[in-house]
Amino acid sequence: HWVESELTDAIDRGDFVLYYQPQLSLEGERIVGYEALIRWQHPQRGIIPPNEFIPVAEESGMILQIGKWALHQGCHDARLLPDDTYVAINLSPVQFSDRNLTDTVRQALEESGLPAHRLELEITETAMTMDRIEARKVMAALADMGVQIAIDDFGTGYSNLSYLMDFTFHKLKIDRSFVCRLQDDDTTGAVISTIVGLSRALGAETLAEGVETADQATLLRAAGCDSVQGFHYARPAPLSTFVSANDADA
Ligand code: G
Ligand code: G
Ligand code: MN
Ligand code: NA
Repeated sequence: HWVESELTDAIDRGDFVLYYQPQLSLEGERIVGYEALIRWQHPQRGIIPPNEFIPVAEESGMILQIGKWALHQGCHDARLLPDDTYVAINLSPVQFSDRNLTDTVRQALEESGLPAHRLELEITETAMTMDRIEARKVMAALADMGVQIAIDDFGTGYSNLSYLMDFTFHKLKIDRSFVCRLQDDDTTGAVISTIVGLSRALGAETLAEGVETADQATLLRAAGCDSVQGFHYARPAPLSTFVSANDADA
């Protein structure tokens, strides 16, 4: 398949680029951070979305190199964004299981000079449940470095509450599938309120993903969510959209 054979050249050629989608506090609607979303700018085929190459890269192991690139690039980009914001990077379960992950993260921080608290790592429930004991250690080690940890797509995996309590994390990202249903029934709002309560009890914040309308934002505010992300606020866009020309030259 062409994806697998051409993935090897893509890093060397500099085909990958990170797009950023703002995350806003619901209180005041200020930008608090940016999620990095990788794109493959193929010289002939145009922009290829992650869903078309990440699974292939996970299969072949190339995701480790791509993920390392994304960590370094994301930390460098964050230096050009306001000091009071963070950059959130998605970690593949394959990266999360890699023994070198904490070293890779430390290197990216050191090389870029980014303070650890300005880096957030998004981990899925699936990644955390593959080897719970190891996952707990890795998350604790990352948190000790000062990095923020977000659990991505929360509510769609195996949300085993008894061991969620054993993990160190700072944020639950409420999956878009909940936000989609908000206007259809009252149950969804109640479920989201319950996730917010659970998250608070565990000392974490909540972010709702995939917010597309003002009505959804109103309901999420009522449910007590801390922050939001979605097309209603901004679509993923190149870094230059968010930094002034002067800063980008620095
Ligand atoms: O915009 P969107 O199509 O960007 O992203 C689709 C999926 O790809 C999401 O599930 C997202 O988490 C994942 N994704 C985006 N960027 C990265 C990345 O840098 N690394 C990994 N592992 N996944 C990513
Ligand atoms: O799995 P993860 O949460 O990392 O994936 C984020 C994905 O959601 C990306 O593909 C991103 O482009 C997409 N996305 C971000 N905001 C919205 C939105 O408001 N609506 C929809 N449908 N997708 C969104
Ligand atoms: Mn994500
Ligand atoms: Na998500």
